[in-house]
Amino acid sequence: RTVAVIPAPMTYGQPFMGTDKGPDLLLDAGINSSLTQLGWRVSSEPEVNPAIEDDGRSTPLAAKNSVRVGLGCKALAKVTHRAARGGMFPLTLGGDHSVALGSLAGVLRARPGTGVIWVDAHADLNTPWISDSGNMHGMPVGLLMEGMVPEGAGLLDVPGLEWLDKTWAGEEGWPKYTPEDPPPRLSPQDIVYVGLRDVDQKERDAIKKLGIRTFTMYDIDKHGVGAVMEKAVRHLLSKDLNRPIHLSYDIDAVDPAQAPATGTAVRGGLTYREAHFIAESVCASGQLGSADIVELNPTLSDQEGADQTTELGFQLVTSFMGKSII
Ligand code: DIR
Ligand code: MN
Ligand code: MN
Ligand code: MN
Repeated sequence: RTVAVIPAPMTYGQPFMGTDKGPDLLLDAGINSSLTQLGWRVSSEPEVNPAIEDDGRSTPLAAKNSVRVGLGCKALAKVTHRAARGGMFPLTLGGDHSVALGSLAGVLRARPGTGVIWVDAHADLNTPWISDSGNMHGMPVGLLMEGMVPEGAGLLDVPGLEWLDKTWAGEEGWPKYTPEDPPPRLSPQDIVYVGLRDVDQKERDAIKKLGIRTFTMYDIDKHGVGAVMEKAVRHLLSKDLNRPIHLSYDIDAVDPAQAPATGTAVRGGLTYREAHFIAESVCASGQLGSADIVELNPTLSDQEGADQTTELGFQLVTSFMGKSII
């Protein structure tokens, strides 16, 4: 099997510079050779350029840097789409979590039946219509989820996101939509959350209204990570045992003691072993077909914390890509 390693150094989805350093840190630590040792053929993709100029279009909606984020995600969607179509495993190295809008849109278009495991302290279910912060790293799930865009509004209203609207005219690498090839979207039953502990009120309302399956830190404390992951994987595979799974792993799911170098750290997170067990059990499902690792920001802690967080992200990738203890 071939893994397409895709550096996506996006930092405009949240207020701090520095998440753009993530891909190079993971690559310089030797992620490609570790993947090779695990038996993968590695296709090392060029960086998906984040330095897209803002074209000056603004919006009254709560969507900061929407052009830079949106067009960066479109470029990434083309790459993951092509990789997934070619039977490869698209592995996106973020970047802030807004990159998942691109990586997942590309994967969903190539493999519409994909189920998603979202490992995060946050639900990332905001939209420009409900976000308090306007930061687009809090929106990748919301923008792809059916039922989250208000009646009478559309993604055409968000500068940079036209390529996700059903009226999109099409271009090289991302053709126009047809009834057989509709815009990439998630249904509420196509995603499970693991590790939540900081969810905005409007996100909570949406989770309840849509009936999205959540496994919060409370559930992990109560039932243990083993039972939680068994239920999480079963929930996705009960619809179709053979569906591919996309894992989107936000490093801020892990406790700040283990992962200090990230932008929106929240206390009370996953332990080192819980974080690894989640990666290992998704791998053990046998259905993992694509993944993201995101939100590493080395500028937000001292050098020791940055090294520790990079090492953790690196090890989590090797765990979900097949490394086993024995
Ligand atoms: C918050 C924080 N819900 C927001 N989201 C974060 O800004 O939408 N996601 N930090 O990773
Ligand atoms: Mn670089
Ligand atoms: Mn996130
Ligand atoms: Mn998060």
